Amino acid sequence: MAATSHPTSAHWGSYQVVVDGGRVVGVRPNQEDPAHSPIMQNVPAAQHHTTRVARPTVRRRWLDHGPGPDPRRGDPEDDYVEVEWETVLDLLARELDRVRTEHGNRAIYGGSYGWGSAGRLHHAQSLVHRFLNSIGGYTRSRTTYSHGAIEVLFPRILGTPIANRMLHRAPSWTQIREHTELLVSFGGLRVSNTWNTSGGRAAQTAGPSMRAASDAGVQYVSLSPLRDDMPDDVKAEWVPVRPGTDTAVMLGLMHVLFTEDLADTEFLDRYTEGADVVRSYVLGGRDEQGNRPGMARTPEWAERVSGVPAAEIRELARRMAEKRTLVNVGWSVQRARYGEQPLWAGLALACCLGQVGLPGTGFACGYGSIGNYGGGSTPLGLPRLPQGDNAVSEFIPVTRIADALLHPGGAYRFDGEDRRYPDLRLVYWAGGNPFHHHQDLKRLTKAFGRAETVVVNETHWTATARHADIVIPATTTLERDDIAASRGDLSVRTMPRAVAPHGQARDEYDTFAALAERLGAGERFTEGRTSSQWLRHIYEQWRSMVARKDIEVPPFETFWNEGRVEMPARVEDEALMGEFRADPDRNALRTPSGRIELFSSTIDSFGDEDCPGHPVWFAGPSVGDRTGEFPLVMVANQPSGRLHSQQDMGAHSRSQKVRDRGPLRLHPDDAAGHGVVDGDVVRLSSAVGSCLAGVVVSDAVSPGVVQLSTGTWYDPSSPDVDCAHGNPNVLTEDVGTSGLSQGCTGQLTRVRLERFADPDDALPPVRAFEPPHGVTGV
Ligand SMILES: Nc1nc2c(c(=O)[nH]1)N[C@H]1C(S)=C(S)[C@@H](COP(=O)(O)OP(=O)(O)OC[C@H]3O[C@@H](n4cnc5c(=O)[nH]c(N)nc54)[C@H](O)[C@@H]3O)O[C@H]1N2
Ligand SMILES: Nc1nc2c(c(=O)[nH]1)N[C@H]1C(S)=C(S)[C@@H](COP(=O)(O)OP(=O)(O)OC[C@H]3O[C@@H](n4cnc5c(=O)[nH]c(N)nc54)[C@H](O)[C@@H]3O)O[C@H]1N2
Ligand SMILES: [Mo]
Repeated sequence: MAATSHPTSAHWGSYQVVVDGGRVVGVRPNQEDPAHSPIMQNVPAAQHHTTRVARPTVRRRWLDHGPGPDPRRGDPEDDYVEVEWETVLDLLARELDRVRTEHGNRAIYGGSYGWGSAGRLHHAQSLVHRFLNSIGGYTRSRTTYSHGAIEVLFPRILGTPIANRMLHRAPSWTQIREHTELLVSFGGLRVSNTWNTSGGRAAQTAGPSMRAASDAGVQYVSLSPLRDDMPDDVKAEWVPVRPGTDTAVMLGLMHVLFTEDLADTEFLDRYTEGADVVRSYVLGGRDEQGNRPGMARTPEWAERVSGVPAAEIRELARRMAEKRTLVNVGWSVQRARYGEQPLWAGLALACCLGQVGLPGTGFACGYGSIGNYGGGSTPLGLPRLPQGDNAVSEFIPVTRIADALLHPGGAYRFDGEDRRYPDLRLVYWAGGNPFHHHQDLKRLTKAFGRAETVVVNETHWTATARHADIVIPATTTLERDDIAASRGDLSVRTMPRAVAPHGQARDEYDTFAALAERLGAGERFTEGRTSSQWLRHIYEQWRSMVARKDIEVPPFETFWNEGRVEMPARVEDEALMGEFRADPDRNALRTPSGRIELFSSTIDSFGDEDCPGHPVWFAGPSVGDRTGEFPLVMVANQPSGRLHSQQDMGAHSRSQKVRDRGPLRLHPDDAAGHGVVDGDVVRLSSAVGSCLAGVVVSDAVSPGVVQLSTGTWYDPSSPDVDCAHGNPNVLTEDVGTSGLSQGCTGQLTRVRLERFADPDDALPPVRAFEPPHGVTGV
């Protein structure tokens, strides 16, 4: 039989999979997507890989001893037992019932953070939430690993609608091309990051848009530890900055604006609250805690902290004041200890320039971080599966999962509240990989050891599945019918099933329906619909919703047969905060003062020492080698060759590895200083752990910095190191940005490096891609 082509969508875009003999043998980009991402090349190998979960599986020790804390959970030598579907469904329903009866539904942690897969119906996180809601609720999580500090800080200082708008729907690249003269980005504009958008886009537009803006004359300045955080073709100026010191540079820039009479005092008076406090802090009139005097934040001071020459800071400040300037702070910059500060200082800097609210200028956070930021059109709502109501009000900030499991009842701060961790007994994860995404993975293993039962739905035997007692095999997007749609995209597309399910994998919808049935909530979960009836239903609901906005889309049958519906380009591309600028009284922000709060009396009143009432400089743990033991800063950024940990065994991801290890990039001087060359394998150590990685020498990396991207599958099988494969999260520390937001801080860690092996020495094998003991794979 001839090979066939099938349309599909992933977070990394829409494309075709080529199927022959029931197997995915290749991928083909769509013509409408000339700047498509290479990430899709991981798909064929991943779809049929031996790490696919083929059958329901239970950890032998749990099966033998029953639920309970078990420090051996996650032991790479543990045995697993494959069981029948009926057996696992009975077992799991009984266990869920036991926990909710003995401890209440709040003892079930269902936060289940993670990106799972694209597709509006078979979205693992929505499904697990809907299921847990149907059986009485669960402890949920709040905020994200992506931008936790933005999510908590900005509603306080900008008010909710503007904060959301700034995070999710920025001025378009067209607006930038037409109105911006200078785009200064802290954290670069990394094109490989824009390849991903939740839900996937029909075409990759960010890279081409950046180039078009450059061709139209927009100048780019990238402050970043990596030169290639900016694409070559936009001819950016690269200002290498020591990781974690952006706030110092911003304060130095403001110092120039204040002392050279370049700050727009009219703007500050009319539109902001507390600019005088910031001014006083910058000029040395007060310190972080409000004591007098403080220390002047001069460009010379900023140079000592950040490594950016004072003369360059002066020149940049003058240029920013003279040009139509947009200040962008990438999400990475806030994914570190005190991550609130560069956001707040960046906003204060933009306010000093006085251009907030004008087209193409002011402040933004997210260009270069995700594909739909600046992507243009107005979102019209997406087809979605309703999750139902959660009868449990308990939550934890998403990054505090290990703390919560380790310290039930323990005290912590969040958004101005003194809170206590709930007593969690059962963890249910679907569509995420905490043993990729969380910090200090050895600590997370200890934390998972405290749970009584861990349940994971997975397509693959990830490190998280290997920390579970019950593993439920899930189909991939290629094995089910679904709908592709994403925020700001202009079409809604079909994702028809391309191949049969692997082994005994089932759609999670059916798994949850069967569990709900056993727990007396069958009707509540399904509302009497099969998944294909739900597919039609969520489409038709969306269709009537857009009809209320006078947009006609065809009925489901036509949509499904034609493969897509086009949405009219509804581009509402007004300046961000333009209305506020036009009339700050009538369009006051929803903050206590109605203005942009450069000083927030609310945050000040919270009294968190690590996040006072205005932006300040704090040296995070990545700044300076305090013990003399860890001379380098590791940047654990997003991998260019995959999405997080997904499909790390795929061809493209593997092609980037060095001797099968995660690639570690470092500057030629640091390579020479450590006596390592391309192809060597090194051991990286931090205060909390160690891993192997393969050397790639590159002058695109600042001296003193090493880059080890996230997502290399965690492999604790070697006695020599904590991860033989190169997962940076064995090195990162498990601490929140501050007591205000408790955001993720995984981006930066201090490390030490030593040569582990020459190119021809034997290495500990990588066993992350072998299924665990007892798993047959069919
Ligand atoms: N050190 C450090 N750590 C970081 C970051 C950092 O910058 N530095 N970044 C953080 C950020 S921003 C994020 S968003 C997180 C990302 O962390 P995650 O979103 O948890 O990472 P993914 O690898 O995308 O995990 C998704 C999982 O879902 C599984 N999956 C795919 N399809 C399905 C399905 O249909 N059903 C089910 N049940 N499972 C499915 C995949 O196999 C995969 O294991 O990582 C964070 N971690
Ligand atoms: N290919 C690919 N794309 C992705 C993802 C993926 O896994 N793979 N993940 C997606 C997700 S969930 C998210 S949240 C976004 C994340 O988007 P970002 O957070 O913007 O992405 P990162 O790659 O973590 O960081 C971007 C760059 O910031 C620089 N940087 C790090 N620390 C500092 C610092 O202190 N100061 C300055 N000035 N620069 C610094 C690093 O050099 C890094 O390359 O990416 C999305 N896009
Ligand atoms: Mo993210």
